Amino acid sequence: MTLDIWDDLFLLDQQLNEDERMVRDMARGYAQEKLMPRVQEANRNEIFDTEIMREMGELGLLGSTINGYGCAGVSYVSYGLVAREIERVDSGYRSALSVQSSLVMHPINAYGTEAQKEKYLPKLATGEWIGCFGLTEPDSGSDPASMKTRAKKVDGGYKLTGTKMWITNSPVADVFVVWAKNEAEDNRICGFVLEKGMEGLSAPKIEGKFSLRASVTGEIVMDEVFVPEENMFPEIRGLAGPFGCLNMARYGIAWGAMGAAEFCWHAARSYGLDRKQFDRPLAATQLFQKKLADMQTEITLALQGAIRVGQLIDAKAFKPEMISLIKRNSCGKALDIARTSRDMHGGNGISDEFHVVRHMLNLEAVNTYEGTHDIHALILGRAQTGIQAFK
Ligand code: TGC
Ligand code: FAD
Repeated sequence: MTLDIWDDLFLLDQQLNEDERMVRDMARGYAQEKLMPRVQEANRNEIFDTEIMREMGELGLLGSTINGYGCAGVSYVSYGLVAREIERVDSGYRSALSVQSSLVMHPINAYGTEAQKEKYLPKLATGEWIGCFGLTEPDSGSDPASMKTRAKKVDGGYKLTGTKMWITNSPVADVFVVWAKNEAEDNRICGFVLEKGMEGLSAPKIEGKFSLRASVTGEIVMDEVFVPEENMFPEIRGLAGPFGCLNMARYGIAWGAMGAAEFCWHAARSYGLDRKQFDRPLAATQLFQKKLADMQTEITLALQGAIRVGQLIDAKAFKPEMISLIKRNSCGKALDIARTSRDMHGGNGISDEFHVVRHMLNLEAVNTYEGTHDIHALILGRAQTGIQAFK
């Protein structure tokens, strides 16, 4: 006999309040009804349907933790639950949600002027405008302090020159949050909001990705782009600016990666119950059951970690290292689970009909972006030894 809570052994559902359950169920319904039927074609043909942003906006899923400006004002636990449901379908769709919410709307809300908030947040909340976040450069990934993009002071504003690389949504973006060294302030890092159509600004697509094919990724090329003074974040300075946004996005990824992992776990279980070899279901073999138990263990524990950190963020009592721990753990474990599930599906595992190989390839990127698995280990190592091992 199957235990009725085999897929929720620590009763996560009971740890949510009524609002959180409602948000989760709404996101699950949307993801399964509207995203799941599109994803195979989107992944095969590298299509990011921008209508998805409008749909998410209509449901209040964009910038959902922000109060006011047309945003829902839900808890960070709810935000995590949404990421989990969207990524259960595809990490690329969760990427679009994360970037818009945590990397574009969050900095405008946290660091922007009232005029910037009023101008950008309502249209980003509905998905009418799509945003992107430019930190990484061709020669500056794990070490963003080495960025080359420069802002030069001119009459009425700044001229930005430089190239950002691997930028989610840049080819379809209307709004670009870009981090640059400000020559007028001794090269301290400042944040700027650029708009599509500014002279000297382009965002070519990066072709040939084998991961996150349902998400569009590009560059941001800036050739003396004039950005008016009022488009600069007035106070935030240094890497604390971009890292303040990354905390929130990394937190969402810790939940999201577990959504992808849960899909792969459930798929492996169903496949093993249906598929017979040597006259018995694969699920009747000890090796198969051990792999399912390992998946269940990692997912159950990781979700428990994610809800704990979400509650601490909601209580304004979190430390960035908590987020490094869960981002690193969820991504690494989800990738292992997806690879194992792919193997448990045998030859069928490499067909996109079964979806697990798509999750597996997506999770390679998820394990790399927003701080690689090893970079988060170094952040945790520094926090417990007091010694930084980056350089
Ligand atoms: P470090 O000396 O550690 O810090 C510099 C300044 O930043 C502050 N800070 C933080 N503030 C808030 N939250 C955090 N998590 C923070 N971490 C650091 C720090 O207090 C300091 O402030 P101040 O005022 O004293 O200047 O900086 P470092 O240069 O030694 O950094 C090293 C390291 C490895 C920790 C860091 O650079 C790092 O995390 N690298 C990873 C880069 C990264 O995550 N890039 C992400 C790009 S965006 C992206 O991938 C989006 S994908 C989205 C999607 O599609 O879903
Ligand atoms: P590198 O920093 O060159 O790292 C290469 C390898 O070296 C890694 O294994 C790393 O762990 C290791 N390494 C680096 N430094 C050390 C060290 N000191 N000690 C030990 N090992 C080390 N960026 C944005 O700004 N905005 C976005 O929207 C965005 N979206 C992305 C979407 C996709 C699909 C991808 C793939 C990336 C995206 N990124 C984005 C960039 C992403 O954040 C970077 O790829 C990531 O931070 C790693 O940087 P890198 O690729 O330059 O690798």
